[in-house]
Amino acid sequence: MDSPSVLLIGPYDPHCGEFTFLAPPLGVWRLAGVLEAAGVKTKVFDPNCCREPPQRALERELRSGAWSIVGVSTTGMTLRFDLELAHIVRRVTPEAFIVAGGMEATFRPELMFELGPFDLIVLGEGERPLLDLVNRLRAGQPPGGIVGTAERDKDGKLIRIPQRALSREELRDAIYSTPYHKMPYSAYWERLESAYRIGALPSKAAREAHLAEIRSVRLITLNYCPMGCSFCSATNFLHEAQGSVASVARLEADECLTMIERIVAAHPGARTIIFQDDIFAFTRDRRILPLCDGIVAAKQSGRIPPHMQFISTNRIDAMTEERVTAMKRAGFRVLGFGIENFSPRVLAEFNKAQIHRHIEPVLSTALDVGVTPFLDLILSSPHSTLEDVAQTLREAYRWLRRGCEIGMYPYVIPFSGAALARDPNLLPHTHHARRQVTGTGISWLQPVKILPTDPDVAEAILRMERSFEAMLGPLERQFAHLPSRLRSLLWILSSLPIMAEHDHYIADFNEVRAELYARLPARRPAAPIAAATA
Ligand code: B12
Ligand code: SF4
Repeated sequence: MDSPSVLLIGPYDPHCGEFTFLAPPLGVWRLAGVLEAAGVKTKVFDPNCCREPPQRALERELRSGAWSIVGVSTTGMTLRFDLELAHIVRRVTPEAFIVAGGMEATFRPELMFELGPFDLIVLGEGERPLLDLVNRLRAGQPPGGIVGTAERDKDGKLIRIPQRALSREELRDAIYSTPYHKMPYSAYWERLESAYRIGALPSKAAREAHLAEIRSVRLITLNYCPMGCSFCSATNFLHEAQGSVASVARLEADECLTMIERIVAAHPGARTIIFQDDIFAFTRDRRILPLCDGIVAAKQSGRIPPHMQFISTNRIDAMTEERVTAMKRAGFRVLGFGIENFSPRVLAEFNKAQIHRHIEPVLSTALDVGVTPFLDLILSSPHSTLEDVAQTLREAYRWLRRGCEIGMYPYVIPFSGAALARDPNLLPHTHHARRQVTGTGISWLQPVKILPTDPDVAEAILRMERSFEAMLGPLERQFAHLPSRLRSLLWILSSLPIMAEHDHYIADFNEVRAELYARLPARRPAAPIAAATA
């Protein structure tokens, strides 16, 4: 083979739109940049951004391109759809060498071979293994034994060949190679603007606020987060691929500025840069203050537009008044915090007990400084009591009213690779759903919920979920995109009668409903909102 060409397919979510894939898939774009820099013809196929059904668009791409290697990116949430595309690749181009990579492939290589038509699975970061594969095919060598892959021997037994994580310099070079100028951010913005019905918003201020939210570009400057939360899979991703504990690596302040300038040049319409790092500032962080000073200076000298804003996700125990103030000055308008729960007991179960004492002071400081905190919450853990759930609901409502944004999830989702998903004691409390791969006879049982082990708590959480969904459906049909704060108020509303039955008072029903109405895009829904108690 002279020069293999590579088609990379991003994770596919047919229900995408406002809530899921809001941006081009960073992982495969970074890989494409690295391969192209090495002289390999590479193209990204993004199934979430097609003008026609992605299955048809993919077939067309496969027939026109003569792709010798096709890479399929996988996540747990999208696996059944990713597999559907992989099977199309095998049917249309039986001779192509098909590789699976990404989160789910790394944690479940044996499942990939079982369900998909793959020749090879890449474990962890795809840069080195893909370059090695291309070089071998170029040289006419067999593709076996590549470091950072899993393959099957002739008896079908899985063989894993671990790879060490990218070093700081390798990571920097890979991030620098990301071809932002080719990434179709404006196509995503157009779709989101119509989903939010921006043109129909009543005031210029409201339109501007939404545009700042939508016209964003994502930048990742860190390889992984070492916090080790028990429900998180990302924290274990590089360890899984390396077979041992991987080192943390990230860009320095001046390298972040270089990337910001490149993004601005590639997408002059961008209003916000979202630092997509799992955590942006560490407790003993030496980057955050120089970076903020650098951004202020770059804005003053015209290297970065003065209106450019930033969003990042942060460790709450790494935030001080000095840091929050510096971030505000640099243009950070939203700071995300993985609070997860307000009960110290549940936080201990999530392996993040140390954050509890920082919640109140840091959120208050951020609000005082004029930065909006965005809190991610998980209402229940496997060992939650009803009092824990009540405490989180009450605190969530209090912080919402003080001006925080909140994203709420009812229970732990057992993502492959997370400590809780591996705990055999939780298996009896784990719900599975049968997943079907369209166009094939293939199906499997995927874990989807870890419910509280206390049956009363589990039942209350499931009833809240049903009530939430019953209220959400009609609202979504009537209004445009419902942002997280509205969905969180709906969660709180749906919990009130159920928690009241268990003698837990959360808030006044009419007051919560009034808060919800006040935040709806139009004044009142067609029919009054009522929480189902079934
Ligand atoms: C950015 C991000 C998003 C963004 C944008 C996604 C996008 N379009 O890029 C948004 C906000 C939209 C998003 C949404 C969601 N996300 Co998200 N997200 C992330 C995050 C923080 C970073 C992903 C990223 O860009 N990484 C950087 C790139 C460079 O790494 P990468 O994608 O892993 O790619 C590398 C390797 O995996 C590999 N690779 C990847 N693909 C391929 C393909 C081939 C062929 C090869 C060889 C290699 C390879 O090589 C790449 C380069 O080294 C991750 C956490 C994390 N640290 O990864 C969570 C994460 C992926 N998200 C997650 C979740 C749960 C969600 C949501 C469901 C959240 C929610 N509850 O609503 C939604 C829904 C997504 C969906 N429909 O499935 C989970 C997925 C868990 C799982 N095991 O499936 C993660 C892992 C966080 C976590 N642990 O909980 N997310
Ligand atoms: S802080 Fe976030 S990314 Fe880090 S381990 Fe916890 S959940 Fe995962």
